[in-house]
Amino acid sequence: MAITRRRFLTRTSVGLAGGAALSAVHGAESNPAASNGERPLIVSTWAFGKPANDAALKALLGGGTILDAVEQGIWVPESDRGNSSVGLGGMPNAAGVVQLDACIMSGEGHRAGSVAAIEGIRHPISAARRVMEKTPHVMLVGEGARIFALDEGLESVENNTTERYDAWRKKRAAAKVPAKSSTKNPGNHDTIALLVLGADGNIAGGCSTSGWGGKLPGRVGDSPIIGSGLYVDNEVGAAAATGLGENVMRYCGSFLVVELMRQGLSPEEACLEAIRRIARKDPKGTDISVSFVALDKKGRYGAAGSAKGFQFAVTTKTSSRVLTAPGIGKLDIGPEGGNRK
Ligand code: SD4
Repeated sequence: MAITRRRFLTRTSVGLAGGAALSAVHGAESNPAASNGERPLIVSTWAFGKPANDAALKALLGGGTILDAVEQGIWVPESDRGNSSVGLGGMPNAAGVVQLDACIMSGEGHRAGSVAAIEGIRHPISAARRVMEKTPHVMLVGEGARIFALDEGLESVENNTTERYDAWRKKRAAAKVPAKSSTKNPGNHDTIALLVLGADGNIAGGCSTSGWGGKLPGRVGDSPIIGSGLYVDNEVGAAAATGLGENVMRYCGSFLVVELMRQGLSPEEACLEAIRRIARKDPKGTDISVSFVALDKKGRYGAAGSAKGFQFAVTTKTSSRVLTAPGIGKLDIGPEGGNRK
């Protein structure tokens, strides 16, 4: 299969040493529409990110900080019982218990906070923010995280409804997943990840999810792991992931996207290249269920998926839109091991 010029440039350039060389190669915009440089800029995963972005913008316009924007934006899907992959409506694990993961990161001061496998707390993103702001730690898990959140006055909720668990079991049965299997994913697991570039050039991000429906109790995905589900570097930009966390965590996916932007790639090219790199190494090739969103310090944004059709939301003061990202799908990803079926 003939290699396109753009793919040739991308593949050869990642082997070059030095950001200057990469910047020269990637000087051209892969998506000129994605670089109007408007601030503030808010980018999030999936179509359900749009109302979250709108709430984040409202927080900023009301005088809130970029961390307020991240937190209040993510409150929207966390409060939506109709969203079966985040917060109140989140899917249960194999024991019928909803365990939630979330994290937040501030480029200013390079601070982060995270909670994993937390139960019965309405807003895990707020628990993560409090870990960052009120403790000397970065991550709290399980019962310790829940007690900390309650001590902080965060709202507790009962989200282990038998209805939801039964509905999930039915769906799983329809998908012909064996009752005791936790390795087959019945789908429908989507993280809200939301990135904000503030008017002053500072960057923050957060994510929140119920993770893999039917996961083994105690399983933690990529979302609360700094560098995997989310990474923010005030000098460069930010990136976040959605999809099968196991295929992100092993590659420090969001960190990788940010480092590729540091080397000169646009946000979209960095997302694409990170997915190509994962797909080259992974035995499943492009069948890895991984998508990234990213923005950079210049106000450019982008996203990409291992499959085509990944939607993401982009909001500024002048527009709020849901866009479809490019996916590498069945593309030949090169002699290093790509194009596995
Ligand atoms: C996880 N990455 O726990 C999360 C779930 C997700 O789209 O984003 N699904 O693996």
